[in-house]
Amino acid sequence: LSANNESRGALVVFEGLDRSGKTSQCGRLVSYLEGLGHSVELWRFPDRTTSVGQLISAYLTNKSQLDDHTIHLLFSANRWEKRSMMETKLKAGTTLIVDRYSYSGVAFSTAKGLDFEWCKAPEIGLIAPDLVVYLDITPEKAAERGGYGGERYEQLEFQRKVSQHYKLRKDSSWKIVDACQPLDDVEKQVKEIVLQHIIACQKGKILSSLWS
Ligand code: FDM
Repeated sequence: LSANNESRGALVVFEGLDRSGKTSQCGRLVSYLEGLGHSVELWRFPDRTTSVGQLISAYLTNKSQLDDHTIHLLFSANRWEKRSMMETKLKAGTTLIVDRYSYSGVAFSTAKGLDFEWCKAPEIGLIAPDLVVYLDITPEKAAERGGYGGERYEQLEFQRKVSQHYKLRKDSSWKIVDACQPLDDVEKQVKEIVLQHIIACQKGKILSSLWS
């Protein structure tokens, strides 16, 4: 992506198992950043509001059946359809807090047995996150929190596999936060990490592409 020295927003992605607290932490973080006067938006993938997102939602709620490769590509397409908006917002100085991204795409599909390189390929060229906050919790602890809905992947055995596949994929952009701590402690750590990254982006850190 074009090198510029201008201040821009940060792309901050949250990843983790179901019930790891991503959605609560993203919400708290966005309120906090807004309170500090930052321009910030909360995004999530899958974005179920688009037409591709509706196909994904039907699959996740078991209203449709799709081949594993097909649903993988739909998840990826759902990110591609938001890519140019993402770039515009970041360059305009808006920080995006994103609940799940390409790492979910790869972790969930490889947990089903799909080939890693094949899974990564359609993600190439999407915008690389400046920071990935991984909310680390064991599948057993997450299951104890209850509230697994009835969606397709919300089963302990499958979450165990996803957890292993996530761990294989962590890279230098990841910060691992212990998500078994009380919510307030997690929140405090998340705020500190994220603020550092927002400042780096304001100082002109270059936007890059997946996968680096
Ligand atoms: N999921 C999510 C995938 O399998 N691939 C992806 O690319 C993404 C973004 O969809 F089980 C899975 C992860 C989760 C399900 O996510 C729906 P939410 O966060 O529960 O809506």
